[in-house]
Amino acid sequence: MRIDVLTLFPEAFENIFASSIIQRAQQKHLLEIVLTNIRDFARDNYRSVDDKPYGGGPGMVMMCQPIFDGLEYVEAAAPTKGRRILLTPQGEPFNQSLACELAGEQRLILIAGHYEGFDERIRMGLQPLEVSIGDYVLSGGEIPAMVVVDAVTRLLPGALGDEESTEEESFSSGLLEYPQYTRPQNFRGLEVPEVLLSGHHERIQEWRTQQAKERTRLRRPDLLAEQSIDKQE
Ligand code: 4FV
Repeated sequence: MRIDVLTLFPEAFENIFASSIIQRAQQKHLLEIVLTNIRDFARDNYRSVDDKPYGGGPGMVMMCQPIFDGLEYVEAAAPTKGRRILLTPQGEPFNQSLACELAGEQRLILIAGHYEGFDERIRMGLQPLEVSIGDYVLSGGEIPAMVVVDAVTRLLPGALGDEESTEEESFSSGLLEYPQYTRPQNFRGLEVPEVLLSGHHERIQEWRTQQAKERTRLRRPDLLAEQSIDKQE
């Protein structure tokens, strides 16, 4: 998979992309990440990428030209047609099922913004998939882009080592994950549940399923509602 990121702060990605699963996926040639600076496509002497909003109001808006030119340059840099993704609080909620969908793509092109947001004609002209990582406002689209890259990369076949698995984790079954324990058996008086020490795999699996349902019912009843809706469909 190739992931292009159009951003004003390519340096912000270096550490994240040089660590753990994302770095290993690149070393295994499962993933190629290309960072492109939107400001490299600014045309005026001040290398402007933002300007005042028409109609007045606070803050600045990302201009069309540097983003259009940047995207067209990046798209021409490799034959595979990429899925254009705009990170914005106005986008569809990012979740595990969207991560799975995107992990099936050959190429993603992520556009990370700043300031008050994007000139509307960027949406109209580029028709990107708009994605939000949550109902809050960040100072930039860089962290949302990192979230998408991380969630997608670990779903790429071969990205996770054997000891790691996406099978039983939260949301893979539509439920929150069951409680996990490791050594020591007793920590400051807190014991590991007997069933997990029993070696009785069926009873352990029953307990884990029951715990996952209970935890989801208590913490995220919306997920259970979603599940029943999915079942009806
Ligand atoms: C955001 C989000 C987000 C808004 C203006 C960056 C900021 C500036 N992106 N999910 N939440 N973006 O807050 O994706 O462009």
